[in-house]
Amino acid sequence: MNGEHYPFTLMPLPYPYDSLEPYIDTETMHLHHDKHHKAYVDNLNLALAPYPQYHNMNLEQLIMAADRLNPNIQKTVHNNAGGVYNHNFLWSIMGPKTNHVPYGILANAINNEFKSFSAFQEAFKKEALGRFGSGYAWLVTDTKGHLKIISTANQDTVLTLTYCPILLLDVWEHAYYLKYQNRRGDYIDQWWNTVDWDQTLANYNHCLNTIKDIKFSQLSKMGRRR
Ligand code: MN3
Repeated sequence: MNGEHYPFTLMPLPYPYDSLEPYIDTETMHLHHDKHHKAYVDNLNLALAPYPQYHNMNLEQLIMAADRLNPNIQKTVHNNAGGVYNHNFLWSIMGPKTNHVPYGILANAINNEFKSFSAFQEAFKKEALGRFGSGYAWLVTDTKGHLKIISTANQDTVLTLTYCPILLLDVWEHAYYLKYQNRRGDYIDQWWNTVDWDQTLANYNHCLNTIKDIKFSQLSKMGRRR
């Protein structure tokens, strides 16, 4: 998704719509991707159409700069660029793979930070259940590389919060209502079966490397100043 700019296109679902059954049903996946996700893409393009000065900005740049754009489109861009980003990220960390637990350095970090995978799952579920209304629960790293569980409202992202995203759970009702109705907790319990721990581990490595790069560039800037 990096480098992509106006007009934005709907990222294809990276696996068949029925491949997350029975945890996430096919009809929900069609509605979620083909209608909800698409609407964020369409509304973002509509908002940006009259403003060619923003047409070379990618998604991350638009999200980071949303409150400095033309006031007429600030809120629309914030919500819809966020919606596109969050759903692109969401599809990427889900999938039909069957390794049901984290492994490698991410598993170690989870055990260090939360004591065990099941304690982590419990804390993550608590955060996701506690998110009032619509939003997301995230596993992120902070700027020191420590794992944190947080939640955000509506289509806010973690990009403006100086967190690096590893894992994302959509707790908007459109993500689960057809199959689970008001039982958000049941949806969360089943959703774990759809998490792609390969991609999640790759995201964790990316976050750690990004932090190293930032520290290195700060050190080398300090070095130059001396
Ligand atoms: Mn959604």
